[in-house]
Amino acid sequence: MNTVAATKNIVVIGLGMTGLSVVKHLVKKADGATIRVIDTRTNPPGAEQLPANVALHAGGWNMEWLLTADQIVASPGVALATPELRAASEQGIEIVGDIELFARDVSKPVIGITGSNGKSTVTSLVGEMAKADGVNVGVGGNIGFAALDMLANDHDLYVLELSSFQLETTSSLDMVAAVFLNLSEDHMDRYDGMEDYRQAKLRIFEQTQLAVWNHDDLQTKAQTSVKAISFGFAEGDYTLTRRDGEEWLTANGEQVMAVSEIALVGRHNVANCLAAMALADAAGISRNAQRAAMREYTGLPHRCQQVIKHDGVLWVNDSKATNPASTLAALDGLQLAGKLHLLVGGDGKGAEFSSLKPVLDKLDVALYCYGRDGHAFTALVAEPIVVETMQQAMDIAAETSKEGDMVLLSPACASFDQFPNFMVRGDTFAGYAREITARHSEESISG
Ligand code: UMA
Ligand code: ADP
Repeated sequence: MNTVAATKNIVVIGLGMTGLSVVKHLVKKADGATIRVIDTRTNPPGAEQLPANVALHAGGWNMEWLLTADQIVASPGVALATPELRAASEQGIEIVGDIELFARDVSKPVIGITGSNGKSTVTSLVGEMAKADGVNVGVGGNIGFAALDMLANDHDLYVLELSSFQLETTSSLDMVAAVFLNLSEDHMDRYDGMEDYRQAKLRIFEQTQLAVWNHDDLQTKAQTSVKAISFGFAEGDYTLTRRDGEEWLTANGEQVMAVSEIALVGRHNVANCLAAMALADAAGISRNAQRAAMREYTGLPHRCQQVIKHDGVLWVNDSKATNPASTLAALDGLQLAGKLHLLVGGDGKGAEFSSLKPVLDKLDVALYCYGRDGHAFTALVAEPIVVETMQQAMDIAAETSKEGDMVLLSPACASFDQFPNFMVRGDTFAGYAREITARHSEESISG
């Protein structure tokens, strides 16, 4: 179905990863249409990659372009509540996102994954399960690979990570199964409270043949007539049972694999495995392939990733912890011989961090508060260490840490105040950890 062909005047908002993928798609699909791009940033990334016949307006809005458009394709980083987009919507101009364009073009089964935390882990794990079963699978979306860029490769199955922002502009994605993993505070700078955020995520269930929800988080429960199943530690179609004194991943009563065999680390990843199995079953991926992937897959970088152990001090990069619940997941069950040096701060996105206090109270912790919203953490411990940058925190941690300690970057905030994205933040942490530990070795040799 070529649903963009009849559209004459298309305006793409945003020239990030999404905007560029949209332009490429439209150039191929929207024969004869005029394609124009607006980006409010003065120097948007990717301008040099635009085809010559696609005009760009950068550094602000162009209301003339916007209000004469037949269709607007908005990037997820731009809120629909922006007055300019509201004005266009009030004039009856259709506003869609890249996932809606993907939905209108895709002809193979799609699995969708949303939630506040665990999306990328579950998305990639389901992808690994499909690969282990010999399926030509495309894995993309919010995970960092634009959905439309996958279509060119003509996969037989698509596994899509979907953010609440993407779901807001999607209405006709027909999925074989979709999961809402969990809900916790995030993006409060974009939503009018938690219920508003939850409703954006629940849109995923309006577009699926099977809704998978989390029995341990009732806020994820589908309120639709769609067939629904659940996963959860104590209850659910996909749950944990015991055998020979061990916990087992169990699917509809069938004991599939001992929890101890899962390669991913951490209790939250057991929940992620249950969710991934539910989705894989819905797509017909074999049990053996599911097991193989769960035994092999050790996870993505920047999620509780060990960087270096030096003089008995472990440095861990959890840069992808961009909200309080993900930092809580990193702290859950943490047992250390020594002290935890925890680095928090950055762009807090309007969140409130008091949920961390009961867990921090139980730990021997030095709390380093850095970045624009570092001050929002200072009440969590008696003696916070307040610094400007992550690197300054690392310098102090390197000086003061002792054998048995852990230096953990799990910032509970987005990175945008001081870094381009969480990957650069994590790479900077890892690189600098190696550098300062090497420097300390040299000093102790020469001293
Ligand atoms: N921006 C402007 N003006 C514009 C357009 C964008 O200021 O006119 C700003 C946005 O406010 C934002 C930044 O530019 O700060 C990037 O926005 P974008 O919409 O251009 O982003 P893309 O580069 O297209 O990346 C997006 C997702 N980013 C966001 O939703 C903010 C990426 O998820 C995703 O991987 C990519 O599409 C491919 O699908 C990243 C993310 O942070 C990882 N997602 C959020 C999250 O996971 O919490 C939702
Ligand atoms: P997302 O794509 O939703 O941001 P990721 O899989 O990239 O999720 O993980 C982001 C952060 O959340 C990491 O710090 C990770 O350790 C943590 N995390 C992963 N799964 C869960 C979960 N089910 N519950 C809570 N935190 C989680």
